[in-house]
Amino acid sequence: METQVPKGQKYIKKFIYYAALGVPEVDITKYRLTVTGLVENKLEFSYEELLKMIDVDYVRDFHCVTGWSVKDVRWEGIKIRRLADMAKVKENAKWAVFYSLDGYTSVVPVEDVLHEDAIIALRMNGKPLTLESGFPARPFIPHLYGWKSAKWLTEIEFVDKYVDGFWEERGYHERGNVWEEERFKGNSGRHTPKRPIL
Ligand SMILES: Nc1nc2c(c(=O)[nH]1)N[C@H]1C(S)=C(S)[C@@H](COP(=O)(O)O)O[C@H]1N2
Ligand SMILES: [Mo]
Repeated sequence: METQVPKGQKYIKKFIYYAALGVPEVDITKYRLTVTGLVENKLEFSYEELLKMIDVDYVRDFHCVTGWSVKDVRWEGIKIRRLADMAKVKENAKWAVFYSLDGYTSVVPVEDVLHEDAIIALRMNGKPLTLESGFPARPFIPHLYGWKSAKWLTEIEFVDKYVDGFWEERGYHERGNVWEEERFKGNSGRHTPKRPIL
């Protein structure tokens, strides 16, 4: 459980919902999560299969780069490292790209995605994710800003070359570490960003 709020963040009571590309319709009978790219074994899971694999249940804060944080959120999900082991991610994989049903994408360095706290979240505060909060699945990596947590996740692709996701293309940081205040590209602090966005 976090005891301190990171620099530049303030706690608020509830999540502010974002859907830059709109809230998609989800047909859970057709839904699949795939693991693709630089892997020996491609993986594909239905929602039912994912639920049976839940192996993490913890309480962690959530931090949005715009400055709000939500304290003590309970998350249940699947360790991404376990999926990566099942898929046998290749040595040359350097980045994981997340793809969502709505067309949203985000990108995370492989070291961060293999962190022991990095999960595919399926449940929040004791219930399945709501549609607004990304049902059925979203990655959650506690030490990275919230924009990396692509709601309505459908695919995790391992790649060797960096590619921008939705917000990275608009100037946000390649990694987005909360404790290093990696908000904007080419600038690890929140002051005088080279490319002010929003
Ligand atoms: N598909 C999708 N995922 C997304 C976003 C979005 O607009 N679309 N916004 C991101 C941002 S900037 C944040 S802070 C969190 C917000 O999560 P919430 O909408 O559950 O509060 O979702 C992230 N994932
Ligand atoms: Mo955000």
